[in-house]
Amino acid sequence: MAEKIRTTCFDCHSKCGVVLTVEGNDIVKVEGDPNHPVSEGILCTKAYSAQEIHTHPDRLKYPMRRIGARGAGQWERISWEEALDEIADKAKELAAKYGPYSVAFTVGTGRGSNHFMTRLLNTMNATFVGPGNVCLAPFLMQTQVTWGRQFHPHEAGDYRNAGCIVMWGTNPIRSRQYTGLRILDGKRNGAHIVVVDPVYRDISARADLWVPVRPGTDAAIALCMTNLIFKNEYWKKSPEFLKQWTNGPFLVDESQTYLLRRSRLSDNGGATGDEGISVASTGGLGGAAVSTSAQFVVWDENSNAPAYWDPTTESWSRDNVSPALFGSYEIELADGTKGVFKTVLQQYKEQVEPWTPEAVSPITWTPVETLYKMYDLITDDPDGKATLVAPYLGSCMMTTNALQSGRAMTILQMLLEPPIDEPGGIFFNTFWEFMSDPKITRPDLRPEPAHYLGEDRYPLFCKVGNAGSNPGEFWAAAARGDDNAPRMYISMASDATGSQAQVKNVWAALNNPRTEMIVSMDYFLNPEGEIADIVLPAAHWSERVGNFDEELYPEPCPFVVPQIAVQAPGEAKDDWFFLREMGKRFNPEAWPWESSEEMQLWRLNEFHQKPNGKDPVTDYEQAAEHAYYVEYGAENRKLRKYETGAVKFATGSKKVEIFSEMMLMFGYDWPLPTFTEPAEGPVASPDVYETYDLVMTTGARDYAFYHSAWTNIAHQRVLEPWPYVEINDQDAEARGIGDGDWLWVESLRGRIKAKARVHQGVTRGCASMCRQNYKQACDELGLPGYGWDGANPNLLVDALHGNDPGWGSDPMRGFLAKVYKIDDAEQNARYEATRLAMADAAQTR
Ligand SMILES: Nc1nc2c(c(=O)[nH]1)N[C@H]1C(S)=C(S)[C@@H](COP(=O)(O)OP(=O)(O)OC[C@H]3O[C@@H](n4cnc5c(=O)[nH]c(N)nc54)[C@H](O)[C@@H]3O)O[C@H]1N2
Ligand SMILES: Nc1nc2c(c(=O)[nH]1)N[C@H]1C(S)=C(S)[C@@H](COP(=O)(O)OP(=O)(O)OC[C@H]3O[C@@H](n4cnc5c(=O)[nH]c(N)nc54)[C@H](O)[C@@H]3O)O[C@H]1N2
Ligand code: SF4
Ligand SMILES: [Mo]
Repeated sequence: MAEKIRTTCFDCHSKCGVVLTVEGNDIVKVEGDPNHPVSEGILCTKAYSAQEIHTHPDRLKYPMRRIGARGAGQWERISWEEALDEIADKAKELAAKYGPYSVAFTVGTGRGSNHFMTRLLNTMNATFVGPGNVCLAPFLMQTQVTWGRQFHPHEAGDYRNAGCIVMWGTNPIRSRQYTGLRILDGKRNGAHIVVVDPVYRDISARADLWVPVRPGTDAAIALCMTNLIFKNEYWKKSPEFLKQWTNGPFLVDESQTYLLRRSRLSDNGGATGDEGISVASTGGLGGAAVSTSAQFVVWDENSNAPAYWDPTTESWSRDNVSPALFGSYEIELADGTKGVFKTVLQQYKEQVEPWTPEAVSPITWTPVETLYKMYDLITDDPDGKATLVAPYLGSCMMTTNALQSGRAMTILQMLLEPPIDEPGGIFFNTFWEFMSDPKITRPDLRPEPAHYLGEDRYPLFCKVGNAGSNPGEFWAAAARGDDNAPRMYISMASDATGSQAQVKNVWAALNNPRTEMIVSMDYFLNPEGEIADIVLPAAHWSERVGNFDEELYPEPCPFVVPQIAVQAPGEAKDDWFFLREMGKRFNPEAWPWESSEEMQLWRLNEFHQKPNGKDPVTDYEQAAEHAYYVEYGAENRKLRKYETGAVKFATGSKKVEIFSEMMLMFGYDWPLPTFTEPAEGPVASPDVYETYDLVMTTGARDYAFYHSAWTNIAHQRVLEPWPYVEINDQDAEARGIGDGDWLWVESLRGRIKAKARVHQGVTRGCASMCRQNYKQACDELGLPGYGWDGANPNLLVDALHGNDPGWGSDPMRGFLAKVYKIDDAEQNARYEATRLAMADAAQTR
């Protein structure tokens, strides 16, 4: 008899609500759940593959142990108990012998288990490496540095009520489906849409303006827009937020890199001068406690005299202060001399003056008139509605200039004056507070704060962000076999052989003879699994609860309780089972739960019910029936929380910091946003550009795939059967390349295969490859797989040079490559001659 079961798709982070119709153990129908508060009944193509994935013949069904040589494909079936004991024993043995560096989790984007996984890392005192240097966290960190709060742009913007939406290097039509749909609703409601992207894609076709850009140079456009805003005094629309809630009016000292302190003035009020900013990681991903005892100086227009802001008391030195936003002011210093000091905004205004459209166009390869048009659209507010800037992966996460680009966009957003923490503008994302709450991640379980490889080079990432080891440094050390590199790798819901830059180092590390154990938990054997010692079968979303601990939803931000629809094949288990059972083997008290249902209810009660004074929910079936708990959104949402003090701007100054001394402390040379050329590019490395003559960007999302997953699923693979590289039609013609030709795509690091996709929508001189690496074959369609290295764009990407200075983002978007036909004998010979030397260099650099 058919039964309808309500659950949640987790084939991407959108987590759409699904109703599955089930007969026996088969899924016979997949429908969107119209009652889901966010996805509202919409699903994408991936959800409809649920039955194909559920019954796929290649699904891993039982825990298996390697019996032959590494990678020889010989396995024996073992029980979960045996597998878990063996993994725990090995981890304990290695940690005792070599210390906590020796056991590493390789973490992917996270498939609903990030925060319990952090708890396990803390429980085991293990180390980890993942894509945090390029995904999400660089954005969070620059919003943390600037706002003292973390924002996720896809969730923060009230797009349906916007006047203009700038999709800046993001394409939520593909990447965050419901956000894409909300943006299209915004358009229907009259919003202008501007898309900044080197490639004209689906979202551009719906836009009022496509702004082509050379990959990696977006900050120059942001500085250009900022310049035009200052020049046209657009900020005057409503300066109150800037005056009262940002450090825009603070005075800057002579160095131009530090803010003026009251202690230096004749009117020093007894301030001591010991007034740096102190920053301490709070132990969770991206969390940092920032404080200072300094008093900062503004020019008060009401009294025509300096006034002081004290962050410790969060108050002005007198009532009724109206700080000047622009200008220079003469002030008497303690030594009797006088100094003239600019406001932060005055300094920024002067700094961006050279960034005119005429100056920026040759840098970004954007036509001058397009830049002016962009300015017109972002400052034309139909019906007084706000302009929302949504920057993401493409524009400010994966370049030499990632955090400064992000800050330029964040501050631009502020100058465009959207309503803050209220409808029609930007909502504070409440979920961050309970997502990375120490109650779930438990940093206290670690005997001492974790140490990560690359700490010295990337302090903001490793120490402040607590975001793990820098991947480039980590994999290079592991490939070389350094003493402090791991001997054991545990990979759950991640595939480092596809996701990490300079991926040859990943492969070399895993295959290094000193690697004693590799564990892989996945639905299918992935390339890492193929060389693993123990392989564990994972349950798909239709087969599990225990998921979705990343709330990460936009308004109204529900907490979701899914149901199991069908039984997983064989002994496949949900990821929370693995985390829990592993945790128990190290510290049973920290892992008191007996099932994933219990874990889910604990989370519901601890973070949603109890804080709201509601009775705990104890019956899982009842909770699953209820399905969606909206405790912080919709009519429960409290607005403008910063005005009541319920939410703080947790920067040193307790103001939004347009001028950031914290940036200076952690690897950046300037407290205001700046532009840096991509380290490998036509300007920074003209010698390389002579041979590698295209500016490459990698990793744009495709509808059909989630990262490297699903090239084996016929429903998905049929949409994009072959690896492809997009190039401009004139560039193709100049190279004698036709649409559909098989090409080598080559960089200084290596080369891969892809079919040419030739069109006018690629910025001339640029090329783009999507994220999926076609690692798995699709037998049903008779389409090949290319393993870890055949069509993997990360073979092309550098991880050791040209990273963002303090955060260490890899330059995945914006490096040099060339393309040529696979039968081009001359190019092939040249490649072969240098291939081995390049491979060696890549590993040892
Ligand atoms: N060049 C380039 N590289 C990039 C990017 C880019 O834009 N350009 N993007 C980067 C970003 S932002 C990210 S987040 C990373 C992502 O990188 P990863 O998260 O490592 O992505 P995948 O390669 O899909 O690896 C995930 C593996 O887990 C399996 N899997 C899927 N769901 C589950 C599950 O629920 N449980 C278990 N146990 N297994 C599951 C899949 O089958 C797959 O083999 O890639 C990064 N790499
Ligand atoms: N279907 C699907 N959805 C996904 C994922 C997936 O693999 N598949 N991955 C998920 C993850 S982990 C993440 S982090 C998000 C990412 O989400 P998004 O940031 O929205 O997605 P991307 O497609 O990676 O990048 C958006 C656009 O950036 C453009 N771009 C490339 N280089 C540049 C540049 O230098 N400047 C500018 N301005 N644009 C550039 C690309 O052409 C692309 O169209 O997607 C998530 N959603
Ligand atoms: S894969 Fe599609 S249906 Fe599933 S959560 Fe993502 S957008 Fe929604
Ligand atoms: Mo990501």
